[in-house]
Amino acid sequence: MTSDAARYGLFIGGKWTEPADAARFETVNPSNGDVVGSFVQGTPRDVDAAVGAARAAFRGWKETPAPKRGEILLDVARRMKRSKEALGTVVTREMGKVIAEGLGEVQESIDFIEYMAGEGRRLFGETVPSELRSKFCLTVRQPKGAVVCISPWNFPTSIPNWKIAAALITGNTVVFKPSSATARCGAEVVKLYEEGGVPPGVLNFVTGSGGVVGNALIEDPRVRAVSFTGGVETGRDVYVRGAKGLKMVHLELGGKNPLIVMDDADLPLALEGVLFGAFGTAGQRCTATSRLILHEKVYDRFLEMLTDRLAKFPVGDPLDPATAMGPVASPEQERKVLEYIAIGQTDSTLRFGGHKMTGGAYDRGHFIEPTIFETQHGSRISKEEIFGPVLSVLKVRDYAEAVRVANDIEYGLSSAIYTRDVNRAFRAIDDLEAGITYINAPTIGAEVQLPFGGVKNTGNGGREAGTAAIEEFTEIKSVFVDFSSKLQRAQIDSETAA
Ligand code: UN1
Repeated sequence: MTSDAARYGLFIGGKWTEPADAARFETVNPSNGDVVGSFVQGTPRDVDAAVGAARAAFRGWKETPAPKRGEILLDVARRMKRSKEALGTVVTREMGKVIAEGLGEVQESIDFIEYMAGEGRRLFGETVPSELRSKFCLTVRQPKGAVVCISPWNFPTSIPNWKIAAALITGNTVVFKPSSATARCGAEVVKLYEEGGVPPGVLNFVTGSGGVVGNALIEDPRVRAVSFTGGVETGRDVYVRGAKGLKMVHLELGGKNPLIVMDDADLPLALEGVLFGAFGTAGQRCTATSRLILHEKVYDRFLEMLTDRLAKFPVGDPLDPATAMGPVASPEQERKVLEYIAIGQTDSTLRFGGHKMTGGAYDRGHFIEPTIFETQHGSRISKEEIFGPVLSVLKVRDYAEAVRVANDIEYGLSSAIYTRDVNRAFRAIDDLEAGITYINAPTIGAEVQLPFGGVKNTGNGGREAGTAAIEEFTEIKSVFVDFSSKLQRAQIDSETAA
């Protein structure tokens, strides 16, 4: 283990513990092979203890006034601000995104925790008129109970925080299982909640495999809700397992996000958008621009502009601020992306890149060239989520075809169009089948105060972040207060009420 690799236990009932006989696993820096952290391979016994702790802490946390819960979150946010540099560096070391993006996602975490802290003084219900006299109707929000948050490796601090801060402000207690590839980011986040004063048992942390720890968490009958972000196949399995226990399962899954460049677009602006959207985070965002839909009139010119820029696109050490793109996150990711590049070579035209990068420092990490394929709508690389720096380019005749191609896909997370025609822009907001649409901006870069999620196989209808985050983690109770001092029968006595 390298000198600054850290060793972590599980965090259960307010204590960091290491089961005596625990097996361990490590996380590895994808840019150079250094070990970043060592973690407990959790077991069903650990899950049992963590869910037990979350259940035991539930009543006390639910009864803590929401503004007080908000104060604690604000303290967590303050601490995270102070450690932004350190935490952002851990993100970059453990996951491989460039440091500006590592710091950016920590900022996204801070933004969201602050936003949720404010919700502690809102958590609005509704007041609704009654059909009867001397009767008052309202709704209140109540927490669900012990909830489970399972997060992926591509946003190893902000996605956990989207889930944890929303669950906590609404009065739930949490068991959090991070991706095993980025468990140190998860542990560092948990430490900040601990230091911020979250009471024992309110937030618990269990590391280990999805098959063992994840499934045991989802299937535990004491767990009322599961919030999962990850791949479609795993999401489907999580949904089915949760459904058996009639749990609320919130899924945030894949994307194959289109970016349309119309013939009237500001091409230099669109170019910056495509570079950031497709190759930011080495394409490993659910929101990544993975399909570039080009109007035929600008097709040749725009592709030339794009390949010219990619010829001098700095790929390398993600801690170096001059680097635009780091490695992909793991050997598995490298294998998958290279497989898709091989598939692309059978039915599409490779226009740029297409290789694993080797020589010098590249040999120690999982670096893949930014890659562009000219392809046909319907080819495998244009349909399947690759989750890497591979962009499929599609030529269309007009706006109608662009929308048809954009929508003819199993996913619907993000979408974008570059055009100077205001009518067309608003038309696209209506037409694009996605949870998010950008006008003259790339498909990535959502802000926390808006709902985040998608349609079709991107999820099961829920949204995270924004006010939707409150829906995700609360039950609504309808309350009827009758102050007439007599029995009033709804639907029966309404006409004659006096
Ligand atoms: C994800 O890729 O799962 O909108 C989340 C964005 C980021 C979040 C992406 N704010 O690109």
